[in-house]
Amino acid sequence: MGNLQQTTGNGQQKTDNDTIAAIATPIGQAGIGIIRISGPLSAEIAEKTFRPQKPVQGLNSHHLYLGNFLDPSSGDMVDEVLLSFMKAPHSYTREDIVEINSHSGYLLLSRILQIILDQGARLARPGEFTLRAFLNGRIDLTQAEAVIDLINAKSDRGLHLASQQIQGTFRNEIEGLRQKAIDFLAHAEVAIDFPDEESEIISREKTSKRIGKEIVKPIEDLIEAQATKRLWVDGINTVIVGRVNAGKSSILNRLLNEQRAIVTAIPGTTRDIIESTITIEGLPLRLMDTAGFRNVKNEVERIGIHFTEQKLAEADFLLVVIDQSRPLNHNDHNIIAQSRGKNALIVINKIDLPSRLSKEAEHDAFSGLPIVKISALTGQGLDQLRKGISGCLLKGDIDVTSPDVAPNLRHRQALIDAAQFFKSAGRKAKKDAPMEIVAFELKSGLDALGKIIGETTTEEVLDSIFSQFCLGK
Ligand SMILES: Nc1nc2c(ncn2[C@@H]2O[C@H](COP(=O)(O)OP(=O)(O)OP(=O)(O)O)[C@@H](O)[C@H]2O)c(=O)[nH]1
Ligand SMILES: [Mg+2]
Repeated sequence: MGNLQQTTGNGQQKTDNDTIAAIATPIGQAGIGIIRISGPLSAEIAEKTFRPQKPVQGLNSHHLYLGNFLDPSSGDMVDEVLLSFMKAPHSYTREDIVEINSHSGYLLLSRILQIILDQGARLARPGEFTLRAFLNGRIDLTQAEAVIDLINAKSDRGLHLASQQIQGTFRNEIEGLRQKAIDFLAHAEVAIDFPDEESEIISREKTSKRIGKEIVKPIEDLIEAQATKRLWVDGINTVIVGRVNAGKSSILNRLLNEQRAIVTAIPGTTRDIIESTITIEGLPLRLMDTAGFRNVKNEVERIGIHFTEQKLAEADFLLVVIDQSRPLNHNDHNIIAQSRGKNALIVINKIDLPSRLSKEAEHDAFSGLPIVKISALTGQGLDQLRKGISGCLLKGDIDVTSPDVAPNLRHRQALIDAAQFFKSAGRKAKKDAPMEIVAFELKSGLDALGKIIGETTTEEVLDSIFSQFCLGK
């Protein structure tokens, strides 16, 4: 537990006192760009660099001012800007914040930022504004993580889950479980202090049952919800596989409605994985086109096929493309065999050409698998393909009525640990183990839950979370 550090929402670990600044909007040409400053020097920097159009006595919090941004070293006007000031603690970071809306363009934004840095701010690290919001107790760790989910969400549902989490629904759920565990712990401690009265205070059998029902079961439900959430937030890993030249890239292009992947009559055209996100009937798909299967000697293509095999193994859903103008060969049979036991849709392509699939072969090879028939060339059957995809996904693992709160992978691990400890506490309570041991298991479970909200978190964990942020967030 050497480097376990308390970083509570009550600010036990303090942020440094630096004033930080960053460009908060994406680099590139856009209508406006925003530069954000947070920390004790914010207002002072604004006063040195900003001349409001109408003179004011100091900046009022949560007001928007029109004026000019100046370089104080030369007095030159840099841009006409809108400036707002959010006084601590009523701001994103709970520190004084100044935001400057300028015209956009990388050079202009960089110049404004440089002037701000010259006035004593330092460049913010990725996620540092949100880190400060966490360290200053405005949000807990689950809310900070939801900010990343919100930015990365691939579907309406993913957005909804992230926005729920930002509002603290998940945090409340975990806090509720922690409170229950604390109640049990209090009972256990009373029993330790007054051993003779133990039987009157709690019946061990009953306690064990209640720990199971009120703590372990809800934790297990949350663990289950994680799998669903991953699909909604990150998208369903959908991998298009098949023999070379079957029409995989043509199908990707058709679904995306653009010429994303190169299509040629040369077998082995695709080598790298080509990835794009689409939504089909509200379902977010991370669609991946892959190198076709065949026996190859060429090194580049061999690597491509190796990637395909990896993606195939990780896929949530497979589109298995079969070229009906060629009889099935051992590559087709192999791919079909690998897709059994997975959620897969057989896409028989090139129906504009005469079929060379024998009825028996078709019957045997595809038995029990859902099939759609299309022509990627003419577009025939494309609607059935979309329906087939959503049909497969909805009957599969994807719970459309998934809960409003759902953990991520980090939470999942902590929940699994917590469930173990609480289960063990329940078992030991029942078996008349010394109450000290029951209390110890309860405390360990509490610690595991505390990691989720950031009550007890190592510095490495914080680093790994906040490094996923972009600059200026
Ligand atoms: N007649 C016909 N030709 C098609 C159809 N779909 C694809 N093709 C053609 O088949 C050839 C291969 O298509 P691709 O989409 O590149 O096939 P692929 O599976 O991605 O091929 P690799 O990347 O080499 O594995 C091209 O000449 C396409 O124009 C179809 O439905 N009908
Ligand atoms: Mg291809």
